Amino acid sequence: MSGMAAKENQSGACSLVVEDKRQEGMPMRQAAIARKTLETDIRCRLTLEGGDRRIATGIGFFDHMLTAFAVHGGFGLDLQADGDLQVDCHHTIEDTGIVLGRAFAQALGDKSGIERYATFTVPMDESLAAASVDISGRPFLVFHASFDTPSVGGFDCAMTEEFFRAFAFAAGITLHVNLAYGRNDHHKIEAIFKAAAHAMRLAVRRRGDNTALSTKGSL
Ligand SMILES: [Mn+2]
Repeated sequence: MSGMAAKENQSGACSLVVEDKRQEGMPMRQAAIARKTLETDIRCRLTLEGGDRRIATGIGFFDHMLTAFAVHGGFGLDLQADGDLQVDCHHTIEDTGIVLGRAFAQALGDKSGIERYATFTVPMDESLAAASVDISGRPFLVFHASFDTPSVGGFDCAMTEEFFRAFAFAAGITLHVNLAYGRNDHHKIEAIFKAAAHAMRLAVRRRGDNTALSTKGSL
């Protein structure tokens, strides 16, 4: 059986937990990253095969987006960020992108045996967003989206691009984000995070042999 199951946690709140996607004989792909600077202190545990989610960045809308990313990507994610929110949200969001990107790079190792490419398009009400990824070892971000308001909650809309740039460069992936249309900035940003999550979910899938999908023989 696959898919998501609702689980009651101790506080009575409902959280989504992806059931175990382990393949027989295959190790779980996991990473643990801690990064501390004078601006942020971030700890992250990532499991590509799924698991519980526990996300706290101090920015409510960003927690909502990272939870959506983990749930829709089918990833286990424990991410705790303690940043200088008295300045603004910039350092916390950008540095979280760096840490999450590093976690993917570590979990994927030499990147052999994975699908490598994926594109996924997600509608959310009036908004439509697409994400294309190449887990290539060549960091690049193309980001085509604009927003109508400065912020959603404590999340500056301009930080969406900064987050995905930090993520793509730290992960060593090529990522293209294209927002086709939309009006509500909450919907636009959420569609982008969900599209990126599904694209990553598909791109990290194991192909069934352990070679690298590259004419060079390695990624
Ligand atoms: Mn939402």
